[in-house]
Amino acid sequence: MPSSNPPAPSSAQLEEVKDAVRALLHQPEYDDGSAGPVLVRLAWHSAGTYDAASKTGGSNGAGMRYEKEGGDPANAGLAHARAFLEPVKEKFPWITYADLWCLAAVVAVKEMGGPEVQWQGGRTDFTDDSKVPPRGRLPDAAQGSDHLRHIFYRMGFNDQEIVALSGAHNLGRCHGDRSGFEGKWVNQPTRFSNQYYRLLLQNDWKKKKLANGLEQFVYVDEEIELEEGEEPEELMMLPTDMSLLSDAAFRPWVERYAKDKDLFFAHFAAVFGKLLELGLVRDASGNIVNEENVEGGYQS
Ligand code: DDH
Repeated sequence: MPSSNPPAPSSAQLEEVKDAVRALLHQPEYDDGSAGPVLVRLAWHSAGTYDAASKTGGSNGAGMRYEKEGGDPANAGLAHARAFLEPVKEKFPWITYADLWCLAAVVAVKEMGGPEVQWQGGRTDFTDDSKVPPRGRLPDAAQGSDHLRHIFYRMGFNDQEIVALSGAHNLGRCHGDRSGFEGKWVNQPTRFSNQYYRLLLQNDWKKKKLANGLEQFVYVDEEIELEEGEEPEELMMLPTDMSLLSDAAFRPWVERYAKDKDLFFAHFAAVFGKLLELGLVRDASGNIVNEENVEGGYQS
């Protein structure tokens, strides 16, 4: 490693960054009151470009800072997540964007009541867009299980891992002006739980065509207590979410995670940790050593 690279941060330094992320999660004016869900999506989209065959893409590089990746319609809305984190980057300039985006998601999952995800630093930021992966590597929500396998097998995941990763849709919502889909999957979208799987199985989901031509699945929760004058809220599922029910290999995992929250938390922690590491090759001390999509690294 060239000696001009920065020394690895101490755990006390990392704790300061985590505290700063915790402090910004509460955003009363934004969405459902939390930056957490969109931060989780930022980390997922930064890592989910990985292609195991060519060893390109992945969370290293923070390529979404460049139009080539940041302007991908699949990444619409993630500028909000990057903007939430900008003051943290300004306060702690030693952390790379690539590390900060992943760490922020790990903090957000935990703070929203989810499991502790193992995280290691050392990612570097690209200094131009030449190594940014091509667009089109992220999933298209209008499709089905063949597409899910095509996308997630490319990253090196199996069927169980696809279902566990999809449980992130316990969090957040769809925005008409971002993806074109509308609404949230669960009633409490800022609390990490296995509710998504339970709702998938329990409810009678009806296809609904939106004004923009997109189709999603909806259900009105009649049991939720409403204030006077409040309309019952519609919950939603994407076509890709529904394919977890209709696919014979995916469905048993939906059933297991619906019944066993601890199993889901353990599997989610493992698979989300794996997602954030895609494309990174580390030596015994944890330093990133592969050169293909990595520039620099910490001092070894
Ligand atoms: Fe997702 N996701 N996602 N997703 N996702 C959306 C929102 C969020 C798909 C499509 C969409 C994962 C997998 C898939 C989160 C986390 C994860 C939206 C709505 C669409 C569309 C965006 C918008 O309008 O703002 C599809 C398709 C897949 C798939 O094929 C499996 C995974 C693996 C994760 C993860 O984190 C592990 C989160 C969180 C959100 C909520 C964002 C927000 O702003 O709120």
